[in-house]
Amino acid sequence: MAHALEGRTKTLIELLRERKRLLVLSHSNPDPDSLASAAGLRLLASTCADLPSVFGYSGKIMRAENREMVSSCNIDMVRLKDVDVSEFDCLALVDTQPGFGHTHLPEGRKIDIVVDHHLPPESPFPAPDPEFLDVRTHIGATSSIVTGYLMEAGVDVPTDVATALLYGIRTDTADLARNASPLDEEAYDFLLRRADRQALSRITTPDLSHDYFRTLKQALTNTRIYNEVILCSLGKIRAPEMVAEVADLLLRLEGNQTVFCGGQVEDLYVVSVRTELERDAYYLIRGAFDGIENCSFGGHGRIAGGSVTLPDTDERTVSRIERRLERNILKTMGVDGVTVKGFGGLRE
Ligand SMILES: [Mn+2]
Repeated sequence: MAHALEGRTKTLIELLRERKRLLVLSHSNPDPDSLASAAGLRLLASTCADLPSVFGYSGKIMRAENREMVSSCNIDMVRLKDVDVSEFDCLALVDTQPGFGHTHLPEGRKIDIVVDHHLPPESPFPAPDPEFLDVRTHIGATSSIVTGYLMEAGVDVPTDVATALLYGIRTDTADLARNASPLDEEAYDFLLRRADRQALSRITTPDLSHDYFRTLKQALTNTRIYNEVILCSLGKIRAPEMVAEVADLLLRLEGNQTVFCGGQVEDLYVVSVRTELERDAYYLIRGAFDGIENCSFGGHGRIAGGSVTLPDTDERTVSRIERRLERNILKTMGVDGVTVKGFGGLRE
């Protein structure tokens, strides 16, 4: 070890040294920041505490970039449903916290370690408190917090883990352009010297499936433009991330745009909001879901998202929800009597 340890990193390593087997968990449909944080925490456990570990995930990894990251960075992961949780005497949660909606934890098990950068849930933290709790909301990525432990502990970070952590920071901070703290910058510099830049380039611009371009074609055909408000329906999609991706793309249309993009993933109707207005995106998504049952949503700043659980997957049910959302959105955005356009010209 490079130097005498103190503070959080020391406490964390001491806890890891007392345990026999570590299970690392995150939110469902793990994103790059959570995949990288899990890999980084596992590296800390093996190098500093000789502690074997497993990363158990739930949900799917659909986005092409994230799949390329898993393969290029050798992210080792097991479906949580195939894991016998009773074999582990240490449970860690990264990039999320107990009580978050998208986080499904093994029942009746205490979480020992929580490392995250999100605002804690509004309801009180489910008891008992984890033994090690490191939630720093001013940090841009959980990957930066984990890289901080590795730097302090003097761990020799191998290329694949460094590449993963760097990509985790890049996605959560938009390349240090959003919510980046001094720790994010320090971690970024540390990792850049160790990362595989060719792998990073593969991850950033992966091969895309025919399905992806089919969805994109559908998106551009179905886009409805009401001056600065853009609505887009993707129909049935396989990857829920696609609504966010298309919303990001449409936001780049010249002018001060606000984008609402929706799509059906099995029995969920998923919506993403992006805005360049000063108005917080949270109020826009709240307005969009006004009076709609079985929905959940969240967001802040320029980004928000949410979903509705559909009572059935009948086409009429889906178009009824879409019409309701559209009415709500136009009302929320104060759009009235505006001519609707698409990319091909006027629309009815
Ligand atoms: Mn994150």
